[in-house]
Order: sequence, then structure tokens, then C-alpha cells
Amino acid sequence: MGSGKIYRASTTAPVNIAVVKYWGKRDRKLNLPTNSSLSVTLSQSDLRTLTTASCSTSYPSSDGDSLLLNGEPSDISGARTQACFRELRARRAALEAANPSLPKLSAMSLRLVSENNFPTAAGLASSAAGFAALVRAIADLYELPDSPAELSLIARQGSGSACRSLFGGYVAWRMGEADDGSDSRAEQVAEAAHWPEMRALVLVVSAAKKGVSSTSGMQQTVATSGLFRERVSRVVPQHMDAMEKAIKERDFAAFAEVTMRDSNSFHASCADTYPPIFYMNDVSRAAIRAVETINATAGRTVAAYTFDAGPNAVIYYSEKDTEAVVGTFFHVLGADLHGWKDDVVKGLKPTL
Ligand code: 2P0
Repeated sequence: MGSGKIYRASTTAPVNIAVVKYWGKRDRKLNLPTNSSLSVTLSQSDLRTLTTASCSTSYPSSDGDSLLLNGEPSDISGARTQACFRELRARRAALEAANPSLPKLSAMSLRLVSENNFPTAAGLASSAAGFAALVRAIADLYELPDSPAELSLIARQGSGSACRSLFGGYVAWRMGEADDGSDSRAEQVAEAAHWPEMRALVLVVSAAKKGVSSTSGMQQTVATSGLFRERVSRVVPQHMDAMEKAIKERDFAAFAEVTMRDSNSFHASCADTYPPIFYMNDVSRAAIRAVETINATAGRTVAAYTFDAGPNAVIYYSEKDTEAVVGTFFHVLGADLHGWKDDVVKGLKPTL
């Protein structure tokens, strides 16, 4: 047992839910995507990862780096986690080389303790919040001067969607062109305060771990789906442009149409994968019909559904339509509601 000082930093990172989806890698090692994507960052008070990073000369170096996730030791030997550690350590080592009076944190083992306040790997973007929090906690511990955009280059290597969780509000991940990934980074399109009425209803259909991981599912899609090629070359660029315009103009109907079309296009590409991948189930499809009914009843678009790599629904709506959406949602689903779990998270605000 040593008696060295313990250096520590804690941070939280929020979940983000894409309205134009990332699906497909052009470089697996660097996590470079086949298309740009765009997401809304949810409120940290509702869905987030809290991570504490620490290091100390009193931690036996034989322990190596470690991560405790929701109280359980987690495997950090994977290439992506190692890439994040390596990049962050290299930046700290550069600071230490330039300023020899700094403590040599880069030479010490890292201990990470991480807690999600939502189900892990249930299609609720846990890897996004997880890697964003991991990267920022270590960057804070190391007192790195890097901007969120620079840190997004590192978080991206942990999990693609994580690069978007380093910003609040409305966030684009620009796919970039460079082979080394130096321009494949996230940027804020608009802060949450630009469109503060935006709300997201998260409907937890199943908290079970998903059947096909995003990482393997998307590469099966890239390898086998013809529809996916159309999505990447034509559909997504159009959705990115239309979505940025809708956000800029705070046009909910346009935002909603692109959100629903992009979710449909993504799940159609999954169904066109050979063998096909199904993430939505009957309850998910009932949620789609419920949104259609809510919009038809209102006589305008007041709700938009989107689904990630799992059956859970996220419904975007505007604060003034809370009653029409949240109120009616359960009423409309009525007897079909059996599949829903109790842990429905309501009315989340995008984070600032
Ligand atoms: C997204 N998803 O844009 C899309 C929509 C799932 C469906 O990003 O392999 O966990 O770690 O880079 O980021 C999930 O993929 O995949 C994802 P990796 P990731 O949010």
C-alpha cells in the first residue's frame, strides 16, 4: 500500500438520440462512418453516465488500468477503449514533457468508475454517454487543453455515436474525408436554448440487451444491403440538409418528417441486410401507429418517432403539445399497451 497522492476528476455525459442515423463504417479501426449523422442531446438529469477517473502512485502498477461499470469490473482490453487511453495518455505525456514540474500522471494506472442511470446496451445509446464521459473524465484528470471538438475525435474511436455526446443541443457528426480520421468530428449545430420547447419521450419497450450489436449489425448491412448504398449516397445527404434547415428555422413539422423518414430508412436498410436484422418489434410498430393517430387527430404534425438499434421508441414533440402527445399516447395505445414496461421516461428536455 503506497501513500501517494490520489488525482481525481468526475464528469457526466448525456445520452444523445440521432434524428439522422449513423449506420456503417468505412474504416473499422478508426471508427470512420459511411455517412454524417445528427442528434439531439438529452438532459443530463434524466439519462447520463457519471464517470470518475483517478490515478495515483499508490495504485500498484501491476493492477493496470481498470473500469468498474455499474459496480461490475468491465473489460477494457478492447482496441477501442485502448485507443482512447492511448490518445489521452499521449496528450498528457506531451504536456508533462513541455512542463517537467507537472506530476507524471501519464505513467500511472488509471482507475475508472462509471454509473449509468438507465439500462446498458438496450438501444438507449449507453455506449455514447459511456465513452463521452470516459474521455472527458480522463481529459479533465489530465488537465488537457483540448476543445470538445478535439475530444470528439478521441471519443469517436471508442464508439462512433459518443463523439456527439460531448456537446449539448443539436449536434452533427461530420463524416469527414481524411483517411486518418482527422476531420471526422462532432460540432454543435444549435444550442438547446435555440429551440427550448423540444421534448423527448423515451418509451422503454425492453431493457434487455440487444440481440445484434450495432458494431456487427452495421457492417453486415454495409456488406450486403443494396438499399443501404442508396441511403448513404442519396438519402442521408438530403436528410442532413433538410434537418439542419428545420432546426435553424425551428420548423417542427419538417424536423418530424425527416426524423421519421430517416428512422424508417435506417430500419429498412436493416431489413434489407442479408440475413435481415430486426430491431423493432410489435410494440414498436404500435408506437408508430400511435404517433400517426396523434398527428391525424391534431390535424398537424405534433409528434415524431425514432428507433435505434433496439425496440425502444423515442418520441420528439414540442412542449406546448405535451397533452396531445404524452396524454394521448397512452390513451391511444390503450389495450395494446401490454408490452410496455413501467419505466417510461417522460418529457425529457434537451440539455444546454
Ligand atoms: C446513431 N446508432 O446514430 C445510430 C442509430 C444506432 C442506430 O450510433 O460501433 O454504438 O460503437 O461505433 O455508436 C449505435 O452505434 O456503434 C449508433 P460503434 P455505436 O445513434
